[in-house]
Amino acid sequence: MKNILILGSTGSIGTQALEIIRNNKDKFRACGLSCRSRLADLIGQIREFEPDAVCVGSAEDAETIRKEFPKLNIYYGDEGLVEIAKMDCDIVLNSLMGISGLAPTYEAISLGRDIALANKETLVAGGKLVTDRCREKGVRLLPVDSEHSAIFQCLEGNGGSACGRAYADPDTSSPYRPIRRILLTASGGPFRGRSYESMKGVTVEQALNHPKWNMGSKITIDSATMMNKGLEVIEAKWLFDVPADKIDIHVHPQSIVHSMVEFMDGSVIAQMGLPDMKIPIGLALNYPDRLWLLSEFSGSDKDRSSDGSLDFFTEGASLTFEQPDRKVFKCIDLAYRSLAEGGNAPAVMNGANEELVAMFLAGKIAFLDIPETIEKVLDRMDIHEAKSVEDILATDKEARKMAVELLGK
Ligand code: MN3
Repeated sequence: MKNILILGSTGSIGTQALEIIRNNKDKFRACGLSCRSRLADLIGQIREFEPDAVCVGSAEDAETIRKEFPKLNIYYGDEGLVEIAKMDCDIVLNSLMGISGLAPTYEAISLGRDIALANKETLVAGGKLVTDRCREKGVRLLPVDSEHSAIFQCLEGNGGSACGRAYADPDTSSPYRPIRRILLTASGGPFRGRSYESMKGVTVEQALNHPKWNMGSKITIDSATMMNKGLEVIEAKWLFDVPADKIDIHVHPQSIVHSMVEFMDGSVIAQMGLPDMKIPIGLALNYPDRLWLLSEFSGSDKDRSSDGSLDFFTEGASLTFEQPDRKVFKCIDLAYRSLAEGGNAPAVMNGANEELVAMFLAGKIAFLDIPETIEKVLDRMDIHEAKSVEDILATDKEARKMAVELLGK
């Protein structure tokens, strides 16, 4: 039985993880849950899953929960997230949104807990700090991003340095790794094929209309700007210890190939499946074993269209790939630039982006203000080594402030 602490249990990844736990009660238990604002959803989850502890957004919400569940350990706010991260458990699923995931993840790693990571901002802003700490503590960092789960699966048994194993046992990480490049796939988002000019007036509603994945609003806007892919390049660099110039973005609108790895002998290994986050969530929670998400195959004449599997005669019949348009989706180059600058530059970019996405969602700025302002913030901010979690959080705050000031908001 694995005890799982879910940070961000009312979001898209959190609720899908709980669905997996509900269907695999012999394997998993949700020992802790957290939400920021969806209190009613959390109350339903507490009733069903009976966790030992929860964390909510505010003191008032904590009081509401306390009245109804007097025996529960209750925490609140950002400090509460760091506190609940200390609870005894086998694995922490970090599905928080944004930079708020960094401090609790670092705390859980420091206590030696394995991490299932859906919060990419943790690695974007704190990549070196977080992965150094994982190695030091022998902690597994299991990716819950579909692309990174794919890369992880392609690397298993092929060079022996998939992140989980490398961090759990640093001695097995060989200096010679036969990886030629990582082919990171991208759906292209709702504005694939558009010109830069034509994106000037796009609305929040248009940007939230993702063609393939149903996700939270922040990541969906990141997909529309393709900053999501930039963040994922940085995430891959840290998870797999591969330099940025060996990470090659391939736009693949069908979202069937979730990423690939090319090896030095010319082999390319891909991981495929229907776009379903339960696959990476299930693998991370049940690692090293796969979860049985499908029923057993029984005969080729079965109606494949309804059994939840990928059918290569229908949705898998035509898989296409194209280069991303970096002149249109400027966030991709900004991400590579921040990695090249190193230190706290990715944290600067991430902080500015998070603030700008929130402003766009609130209707305060235009869509293209996002890439243009991030570039200006990167030009102006002082780049230095990222020394601690506090240092990164200070950088994040400063970058947000500068983004707001630059737009005169
Ligand atoms: Mn992804």
